[in-house]
Amino acid sequence: MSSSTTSTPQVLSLHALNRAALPIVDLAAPEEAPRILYDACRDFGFFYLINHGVPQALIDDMLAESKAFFSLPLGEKEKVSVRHNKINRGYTAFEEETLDPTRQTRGDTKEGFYLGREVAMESEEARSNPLHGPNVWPDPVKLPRWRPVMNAYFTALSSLGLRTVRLLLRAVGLPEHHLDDAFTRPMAALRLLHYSTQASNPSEGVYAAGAHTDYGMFTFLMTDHTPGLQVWRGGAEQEDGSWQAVPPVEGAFIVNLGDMLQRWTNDVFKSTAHRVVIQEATEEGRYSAPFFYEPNFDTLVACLPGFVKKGEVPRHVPVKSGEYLLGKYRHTHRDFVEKADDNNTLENHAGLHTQAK
Ligand SMILES: O=C(O)CCC(=O)C(=O)O
Repeated sequence: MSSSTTSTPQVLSLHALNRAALPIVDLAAPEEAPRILYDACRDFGFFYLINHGVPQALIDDMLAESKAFFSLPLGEKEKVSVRHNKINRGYTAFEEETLDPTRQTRGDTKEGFYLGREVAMESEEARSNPLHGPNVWPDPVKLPRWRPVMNAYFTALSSLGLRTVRLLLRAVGLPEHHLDDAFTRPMAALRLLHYSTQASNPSEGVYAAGAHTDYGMFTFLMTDHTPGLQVWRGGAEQEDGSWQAVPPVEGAFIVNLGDMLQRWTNDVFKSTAHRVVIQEATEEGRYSAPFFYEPNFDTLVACLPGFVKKGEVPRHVPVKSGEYLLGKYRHTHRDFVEKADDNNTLENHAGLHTQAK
């Protein structure tokens, strides 16, 4: 894929949405929203979502608390590293993830923090499903508002996720509750990200985040005002303009589809490649927060009714949602720990959890 870029130097206001790069799905326009959503999913795989009901104050709090965490000394962040548990919760260091190993010479120039749906450690759900269990939390003495703010944001985004799934089902002419059973225990994850201050250098294989598609259903991305996200618009690999900058828009989520939704719709909807390229060095780095809304671990993702013609077979074999995600984590995360060993058990994880309360 080409390394050519365009960037927009500032956040767009809502009034400038007509100039924005992507379709706009307005949840306050219930008549039009399904059609616009359908076209956006088929033609772009990306859209802006406005009037989504998540309070701006909560979004601002989430970004402020994220920044406060990443400003802690490295030793403090490492105390809640993903390396201390086997369910992929907590801190990931700079360059820990390499989203596009074929093109990158170094890992992504970002650090992160994974939060998931809170599942009690002793529960059957945690014991029998990989990636399920309790979150880890930074020291509440240092960051007293962190946990309540992240919990409130996670709850709000989980509701938005289900609402968007139902809207999508209406858009494709299925009953809006058709997939409710697949989202009773969603594998939702909030990933806080902090990109380093350095500029990316695609010709040397240095990316803020390498090109990738997302793995699940929908991703709801919130960013600060620093541009960097680019989406693949097709065409020849070396052609200028094949990567399109997607500027942040005030109060809007940037939403994209993941691979499971593409599989569910027999490739009618697009899980579009995207990446992050920071054009110029920044003073503080860039902050963003993708929220990944994925089906239950044991959901079998198989072609939905209406997406395969009579007499034809679906393009993809059915996959189990959780197994698909595990495969992706194994491939891209250096510090991803799956198997319990003496120093890395669910119980040790719980110790950390308790201590961090
Ligand atoms: O930070 C961004 O703008 C995008 C992040 C992203 O694509 C991801 O984490 O999957």
